[in-house]
Amino acid sequence: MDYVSIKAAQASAGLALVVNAGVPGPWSESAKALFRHHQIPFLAVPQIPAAANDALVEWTGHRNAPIAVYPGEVPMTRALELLQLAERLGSGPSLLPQARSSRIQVTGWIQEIAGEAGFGWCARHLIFETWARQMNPEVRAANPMFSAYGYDERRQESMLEGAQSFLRDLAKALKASPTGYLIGDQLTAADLYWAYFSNLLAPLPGEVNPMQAASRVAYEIPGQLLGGYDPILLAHRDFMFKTHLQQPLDF
Ligand SMILES: N[C@@H](CCC(=O)N[C@@H](CS)C(=O)NCC(=O)O)C(=O)O
Repeated sequence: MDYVSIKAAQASAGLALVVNAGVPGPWSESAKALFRHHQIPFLAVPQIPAAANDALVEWTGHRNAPIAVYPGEVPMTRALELLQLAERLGSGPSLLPQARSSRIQVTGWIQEIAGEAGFGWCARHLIFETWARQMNPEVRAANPMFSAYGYDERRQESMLEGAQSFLRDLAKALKASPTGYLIGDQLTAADLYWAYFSNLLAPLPGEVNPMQAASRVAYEIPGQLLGGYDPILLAHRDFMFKTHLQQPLDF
């Protein structure tokens, strides 16, 4: 990924997208894919995972990623805001169905995948629990992610159950679809989000997802705790990457 400085992004008249640098954070990867799908060029600004990112906070009010900064508008961070921005600025087929009932399905699934207490949050909690057991207390205290994402060892069981029930329901919905897409017969943002978040269940192989070994070890933790999930969950994302999404991932 070619990154630019905050200064360069501020001087630009176009879209800047702050993304996790050096790791395929699924929120950031999905955001990049939304704007790519709609052919909207953006300047990528690095967010350093687990760091204070003071300059980003000063610029946008946010420490983590993704953050979309579009001139004249407030910085946007949530999946549905980013989706709406991409739909509004870009071109090409919409990632949201026309029919309201289907649109509700798409936005609902995105919330279940990427929103607070959704699959991504649960899977991250599972990773943090393993990390917390391995880290000495000072290293953990210096990592802002534990508090930023509500890590609490007493929540581990409910996070595991949340992720398991999500996977069961998603597999059921995919099995009920005759098209290979989660909703309807064409790519929607829900397919896109699951394709990237599935890396928290089973990271794509190195040639598609060239992540560092240490990150891969971390991303493999949820899958080890959630074993026995339906293979259709990965077949769906393989279809999405084969048919629609840029590879290899670039972060
Ligand atoms: N902005 C998203 C959440 C984004 C998010 O969770 N980002 C994490 C991905 S693990 C991140 O940037 N982590 C690195 C860090 O916190 O330093 C939302 O509000 O729904």
